[in-house]
Amino acid sequence: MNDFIAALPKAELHLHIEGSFEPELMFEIAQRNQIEIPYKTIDEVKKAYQFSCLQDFLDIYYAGAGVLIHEQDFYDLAMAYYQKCYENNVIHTEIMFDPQTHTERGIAFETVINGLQKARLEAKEKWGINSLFIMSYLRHLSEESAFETLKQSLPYKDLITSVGLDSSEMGNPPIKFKNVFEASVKEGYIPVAHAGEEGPTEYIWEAIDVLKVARIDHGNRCLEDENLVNEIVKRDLALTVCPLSNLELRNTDVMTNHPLKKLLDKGIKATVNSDDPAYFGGYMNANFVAVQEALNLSKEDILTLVKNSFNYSFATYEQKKIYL
Ligand code: ES4
Ligand code: ZN
Repeated sequence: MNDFIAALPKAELHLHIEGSFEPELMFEIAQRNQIEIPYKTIDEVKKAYQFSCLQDFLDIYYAGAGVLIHEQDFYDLAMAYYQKCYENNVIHTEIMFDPQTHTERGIAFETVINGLQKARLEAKEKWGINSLFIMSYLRHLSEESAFETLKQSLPYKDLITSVGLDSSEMGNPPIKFKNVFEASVKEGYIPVAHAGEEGPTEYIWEAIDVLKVARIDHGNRCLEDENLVNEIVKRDLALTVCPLSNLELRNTDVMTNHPLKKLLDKGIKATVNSDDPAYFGGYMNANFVAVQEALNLSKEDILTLVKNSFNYSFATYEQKKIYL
């Protein structure tokens, strides 16, 4: 079964590039930029990566991203992820990046996007990997700050497919970003949002009714509201589910209780993704293997999940015909 999973060409729809920052590369970049980090050894890092909730993780994630300064750093970060895509047989990936994590520290938007774009072209050339970018607004910051980010993105609009919403969910409902999502859609960006990861079902309703998302990131908690499940099925909205993330952030107590199979059985188009693989213990194949073993998924289930990812990707119609 593990070989079957590894050999399948896959698509990834939920991946934070800052969350693919492996400790080894973090040490290397910290050293070359002469920035102190609070760990001396990989062992110390691994010990720090034990989270009790989303906020616990985010604090460490933002601290790690703080060593990224130059275009070369963003390029190195993305190339390391694309290398993992190649090793995991991921042939299409939709990469989220958080501009505000960097612009808030005085790094220019253009530094971030130029580094990522350079890596994207090289990964396409070297490994044939197709990818697109999702610019994610940080929901713990103001809508005004998201508007500023939208403005900064406009010269690079052709490089960005979609806008997302991430960071601390509780207390930062989707409706807070109603206006900036409307403006983003007017600019041609496809809206997605994290919802129902930790937050209640009301946040998922808002994401679909107010932000009018084309896909829901996580969305696990939709199972608490039967009307919501029916609505998600009716509107044909896919969920980007992240099994190892859910386990590490304790949104799932043990993998055998993970809701993935239930979501599929309800007719929801679920997909499997790695979210922040450097922090949660594995890339795409590891996520598939973990959830397959725990839920005893069949080869048919795996194929359904993989096909969902291609089908509900933002690849062009022509590209999807080639994939499927
Ligand atoms: C995230 Cl797992 C998760 N949830 C919300 N925001 C995020 N940013 C990076 N990873
Ligand atoms: Zn995420």
